[in-house]
Amino acid sequence: MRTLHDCHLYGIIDLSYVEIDDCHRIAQQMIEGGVDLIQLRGKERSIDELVDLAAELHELTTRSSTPLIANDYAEIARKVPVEGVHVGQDDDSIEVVRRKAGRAVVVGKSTHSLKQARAAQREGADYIGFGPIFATPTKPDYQPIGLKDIKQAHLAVNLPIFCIGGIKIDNLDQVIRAGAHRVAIVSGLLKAPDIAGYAREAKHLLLDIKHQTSNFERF
Ligand code: 3NM
Repeated sequence: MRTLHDCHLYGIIDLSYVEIDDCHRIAQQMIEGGVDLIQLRGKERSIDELVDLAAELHELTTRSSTPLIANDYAEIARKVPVEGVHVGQDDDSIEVVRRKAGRAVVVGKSTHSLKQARAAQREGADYIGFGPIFATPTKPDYQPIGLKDIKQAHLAVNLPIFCIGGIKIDNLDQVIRAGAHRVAIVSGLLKAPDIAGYAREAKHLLLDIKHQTSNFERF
């Protein structure tokens, strides 16, 4: 299985954008385009529905060593061999997630400030999301934090950091120049007419910068 260290492009399959029946094709497209890590996010769905879909997707993701992360519910990790669970500030603590999962899983946490980023590291997160960088319809109630803290976050936290929120091909270069090594993209990927092509382009930009900065990168 690919380690977090080797993950730069995080694709999130959000069921508010796509039909359940289309998820298999979308995951396939993401993998084909070089998405390194996939999350299943279904805020309006029952845990049972998410468990069934996660089980189906996991058969696919595992073939390409792509970690599959369940959003919000550690219960999913108890029933399906997904590689991880992602939680937000108002969800279960990381300790509770690990206990509920009942086995070793990757645990990621959403953070929206430098303070929350440091706290997530202290709490034992394996990676963090950092954002929303830009305003986004996917999380409309959150105030964007902009580009200014990205470099600082990489100094403050010794974990893989996925910048998130309103990131598209058109602004990815700006995000990378502001210090990002990793990003998570939801609507940009899901609405792309060619998901694999979109992912390929994003990955290319991310890896390009990685080569330029690899001597300095700790993660
Ligand atoms: N978490 P899009 S922003 C799911 O800041 C999510 O923690 C965020 O969607 C955070 O790529 C976000 O469509 C939405 O803007 C990202």
